[in-house]
Amino acid sequence: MRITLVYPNLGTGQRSLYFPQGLAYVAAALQRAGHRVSVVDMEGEDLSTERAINLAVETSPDMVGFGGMITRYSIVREMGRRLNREMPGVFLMAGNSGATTIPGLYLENAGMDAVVLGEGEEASVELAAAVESGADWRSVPGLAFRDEAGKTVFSRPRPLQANLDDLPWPARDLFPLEKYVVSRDHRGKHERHLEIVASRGCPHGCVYCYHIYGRTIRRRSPGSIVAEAVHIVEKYGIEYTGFPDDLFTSDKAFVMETCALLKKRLPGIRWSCLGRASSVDREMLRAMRGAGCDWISYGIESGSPEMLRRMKRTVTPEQCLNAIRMTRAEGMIPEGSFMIGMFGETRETVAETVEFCKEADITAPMLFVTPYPGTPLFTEAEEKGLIPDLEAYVLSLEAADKLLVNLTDMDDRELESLRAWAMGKAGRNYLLRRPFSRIPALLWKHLSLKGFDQLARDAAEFLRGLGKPPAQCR
Ligand code: B12
Ligand code: SF4
Repeated sequence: MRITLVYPNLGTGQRSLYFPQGLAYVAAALQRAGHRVSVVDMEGEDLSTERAINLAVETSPDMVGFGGMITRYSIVREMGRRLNREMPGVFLMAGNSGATTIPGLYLENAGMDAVVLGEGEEASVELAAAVESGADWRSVPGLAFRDEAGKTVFSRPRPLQANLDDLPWPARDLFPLEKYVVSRDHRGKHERHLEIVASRGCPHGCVYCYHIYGRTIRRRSPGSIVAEAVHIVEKYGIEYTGFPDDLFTSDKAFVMETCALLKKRLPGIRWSCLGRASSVDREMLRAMRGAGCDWISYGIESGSPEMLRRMKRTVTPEQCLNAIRMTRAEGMIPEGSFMIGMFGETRETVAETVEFCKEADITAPMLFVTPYPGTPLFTEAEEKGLIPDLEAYVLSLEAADKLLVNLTDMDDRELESLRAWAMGKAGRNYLLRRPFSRIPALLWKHLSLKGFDQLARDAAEFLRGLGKPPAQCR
């Protein structure tokens, strides 16, 4: 069958592009099953929706599949409606965390015939086979679709892929890969970069997080991961890689073995990963550094033990502080992510976060706590009547730097100015500790990643944050 996969553009406004690993995994599985797969990559090719529709039509597909984040629902909706009119009879499916968490909208309002829930490789292959042969595709496990009355219903759940090593590597050659490889990496640098998925799933239960891969962690074997790393280095000249896995550092033996293999087979490679503060120790960090890791991002979220408890984080500020110090001591750059506006957040708890940043000597953007569909936080916000219209809410979702739902007892203006103050204060503390090296470095990174206009907007916000602090935070 001819299958066209569409990747809607992320619209991050950044000069750094993230390769769509998930869609490329699905493409590889469909190719292995014998289908002729084409990709319309709106992000990589910087396509307008109109152009993407035309390109999709030109591929004369039997089936079209949409990926993309929940923030891109509007694009899928527009394309789905148009393709249904221009190519009636072509089967439309959608996957990824957006479609999985709000399948009803994708089916009822965006014209999809089916939503593939969660892990997409096996399900899309079985769905394509059933559609092609005219069999009853609705009995394929792991789908959402509409019944005769138009109501969204589900087929039986699909077990997770037992062994990740069995999956074909992402079909990168179907995409305009070079655009991703040469775009700035997350540090703002121009090294040839591409990431690798080493594991799937997370057993923890942070309330703002969606578990597309369930609550168990499945890891590829270190041999398979490093073989893929060698492949991308040899085939695409990759200099910098990374592991965007939720829990790359959660198993010491796995990390040690992967690092030992990486060091042996790719002594020149450098890489970054996401880390969990409670799972790293000096020995692990030293091995990571020795294998080329130079940057670890920790999900810190708050410096307030009470906010962390409410988020069900199971990581303490002390563990985060310790991880950051050890990471720096081993010669790597630690970064953190922060959120403001959890249920119960107050000026005092935000001040604790600012204090944490000072002690840890880091600064980072602080996003608004945003209830994304599929998370316990979303359920709670919905139950409290804070999300009266699901589709309008989904259409407003962006990268959480705008306040969409206020979960606190503060009013919107107060919360917004508190965030601006917290970012300004944390940034100032960090920069003024070593102004001559840090100010130019931060300006350069911002300029490289976001361009001059965004830098000017961020600087204006930063300066606003330097203004009068909210009373309790002085
Ligand atoms: C890397 C990443 C990013 C990258 C972009 C990645 C990309 N190119 O798509 C960046 C940094 C840009 C990013 C940004 C954001 N992200 Co993000 N991100 C991730 C992360 C950590 C990994 C994604 C990944 O590559 N996974 C590995 C691949 C193999 O899995 P996958 O993409 O899910 O694909 C599988 C299935 O989804 C499915 N599938 C995918 N596409 C398709 C298509 C079809 C047709 C089919 C059939 C199946 C299918 O099959 C694939 C293979 O099994 C996930 C967390 C996670 N563990 O998944 C969060 C995650 C996807 N992000 C999330 C969020 C909230 C965001 C932000 C909104 C955060 C913010 N507050 O700013 C922004 C959005 C920015 C924007 N402007 O739109 C949430 C989404 C929650 C939700 N309910 O939808 C997640 C799930 C994090 C979480 N645990 O809550 N993110
Ligand atoms: S935020 Fe991280 S640790 Fe918490 S549930 Fe999500 S992936 Fe797991």
